[in-house]
Amino acid sequence: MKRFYFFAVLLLCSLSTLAEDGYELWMRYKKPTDIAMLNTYRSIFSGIVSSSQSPTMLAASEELKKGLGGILDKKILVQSQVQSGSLVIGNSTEIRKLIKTSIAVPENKEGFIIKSIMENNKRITVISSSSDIGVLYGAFHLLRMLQSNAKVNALDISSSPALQLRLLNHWDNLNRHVERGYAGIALWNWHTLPDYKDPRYTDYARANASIGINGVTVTNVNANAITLTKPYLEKIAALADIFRPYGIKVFLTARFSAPIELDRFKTADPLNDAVKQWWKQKTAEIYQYIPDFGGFLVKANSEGQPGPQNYKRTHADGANMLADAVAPFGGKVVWRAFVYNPESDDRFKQAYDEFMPLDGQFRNNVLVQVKNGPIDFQPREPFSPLFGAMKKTPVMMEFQITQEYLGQSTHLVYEAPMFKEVLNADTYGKGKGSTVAKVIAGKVHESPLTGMSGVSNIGNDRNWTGHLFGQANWYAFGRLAWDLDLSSEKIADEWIRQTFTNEPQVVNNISKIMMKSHEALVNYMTPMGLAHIMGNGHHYGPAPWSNNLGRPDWNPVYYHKADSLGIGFDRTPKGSNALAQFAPEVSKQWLDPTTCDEKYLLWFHHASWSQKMKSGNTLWNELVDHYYQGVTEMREMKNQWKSLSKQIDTERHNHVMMLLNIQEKEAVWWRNACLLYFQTFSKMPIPAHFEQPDKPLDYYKSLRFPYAPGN
Ligand code: BDP
Repeated sequence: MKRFYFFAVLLLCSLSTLAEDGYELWMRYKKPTDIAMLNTYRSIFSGIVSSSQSPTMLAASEELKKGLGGILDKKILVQSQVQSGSLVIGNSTEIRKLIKTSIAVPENKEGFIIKSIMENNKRITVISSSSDIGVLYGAFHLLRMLQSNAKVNALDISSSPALQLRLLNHWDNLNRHVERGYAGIALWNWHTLPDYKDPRYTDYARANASIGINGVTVTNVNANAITLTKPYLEKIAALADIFRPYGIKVFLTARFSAPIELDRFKTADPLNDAVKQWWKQKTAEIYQYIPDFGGFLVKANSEGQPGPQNYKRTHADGANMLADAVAPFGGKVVWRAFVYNPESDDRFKQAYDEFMPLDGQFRNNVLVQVKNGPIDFQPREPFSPLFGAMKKTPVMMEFQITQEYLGQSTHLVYEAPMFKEVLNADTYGKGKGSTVAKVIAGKVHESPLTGMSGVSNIGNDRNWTGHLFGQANWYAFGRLAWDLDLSSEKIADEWIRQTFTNEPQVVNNISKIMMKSHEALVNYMTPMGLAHIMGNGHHYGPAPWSNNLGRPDWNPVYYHKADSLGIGFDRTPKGSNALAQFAPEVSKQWLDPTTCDEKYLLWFHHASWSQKMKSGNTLWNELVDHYYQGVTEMREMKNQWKSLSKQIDTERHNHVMMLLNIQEKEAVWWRNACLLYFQTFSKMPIPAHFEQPDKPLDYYKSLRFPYAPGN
């Protein structure tokens, strides 16, 4: 009997290790099911030869051992000499000790090559770069190819990142609450750091390096001055030590009033000599702990954060003071342009109005970080007019990966199509073809500094991102920051193959679900250019009726302006004239309500309920169609996923299925609540062939969510 239990327990243990809980992300390194492919791979790789034992090179060979070991399903030898089938890795200087063939590497020091060569009748594969970190990136690239069943027998790949700074911004507080975080609490256990180095920190670094992310801010932009004190610097230094071999620099968020809060200064005026001196000393102290510290990320004079304007100074004055402090160490200042105050007639115009006059006034180690759209990470926004307009300042992109306005923890939304829509938009900053992607890559106004930030969706949930498909957004962000030209489809394909399977039918089905998910969400939440109509504070669920917050620009009614005549925000010259902030070629596309792309119509026009749309529908009926279409698309996504139950492991299939059920309920909730509310103005019916809302508007208005997450 005892023996039976022993074996039963053993069996259960081995089964549970087989279960897939998402922890391994896209780095699962499973054996290909295609035996021919497996045999080809086995015939190509016999082992690894590494040119050095530096921490980064060790990380690369460890990853390759683990990855090749898993994929080839055999123990991978680390060889001391090059043999036929060796995978030879090393930076361009050191690799000469191992091979004679001269290998040209990219100039960009993070770039890499992967090449199949013949040397002395031995067939070998080489990964090289001018730096160790480039080699690590190359190693991850090869593993990505192998996990995607790609052919690797005649490789000749050269790849370099499009942007210099590829950053994750964690909005993590020191009490581990993550602002707008839906995946548990912060990864960083501040209480046990620096002594307890959770192995998960290394897995986090591996995941980031695998997609080319090279910097992280570990604290919230709504900053806490305590971050800059010795005990916390020690903790942050411990993280930086773990991240360093993976090419990841730590950045910190700087609270502008820190000299007052930490050292009882009377002022934090950036032009005050003592204040300047304080930041210089503080910065020098930080560099003692973290010699490769990346620099500061600052949210100033925005949503209650202190900043230079408290002292009648400009954003440039504030940024330059910090820039001077980090400059001797090679650090950067990333200064956010997310600002708005109630005096403006249109929040849309604020960032441009405050920052354009400062163009050319920033030190050359400052980047201005601009949210993708002019308002605030809404499901669909036109690009921010600052892209292309600021000519003498490096403008960096800020995307929000965490789904604050995209269904939070329960909606499956693949964000790459949304990112691409913005990146592909033409700013006409320097004539036709000045896309946002080219602007941030420094190719339009020749900027020496380039970068992109993503507000992280990572927490301590076992699968990192709460919703398994949130992983795809983390992945897509990193891949795009490396290569702005990658298509959403290509990124989805890569992610699916590594995360689930190479089975073509399954890849295809999951890709279809992902590719339609963003448009579906826009349809059931904010179609036709609606924005900012979610619940107050927590931003969960619909509340277009909301009008009780202290400032007009915090209330949904400010954004949709529905009345008996129509709906939408007039940003033409007859209204706020925000359109004038765009290049004439751009504003021309949106200026006329009869020709404006209907996706953006209500962003720029207060359109009449009975205006005729391209389909022949009235605006009201078109709006209704979109809301219903969103729910229909969402249901299709659900059914497509359901049909994959046999092809996906039970644990992950069930996880996503249960969330899709919630998403369906919430999509219906959004549709019904918004249409019933807007109907009080349009006074027009929801056509009878649609399933009618089963609850009255008052029901939706009565819902309260005092403990919605992330708030
Ligand atoms: C808003 C979030 C708020 C952030 C702010 C920001 O609701 O929590 O602090 O963005 O970007 O969307 O600073």
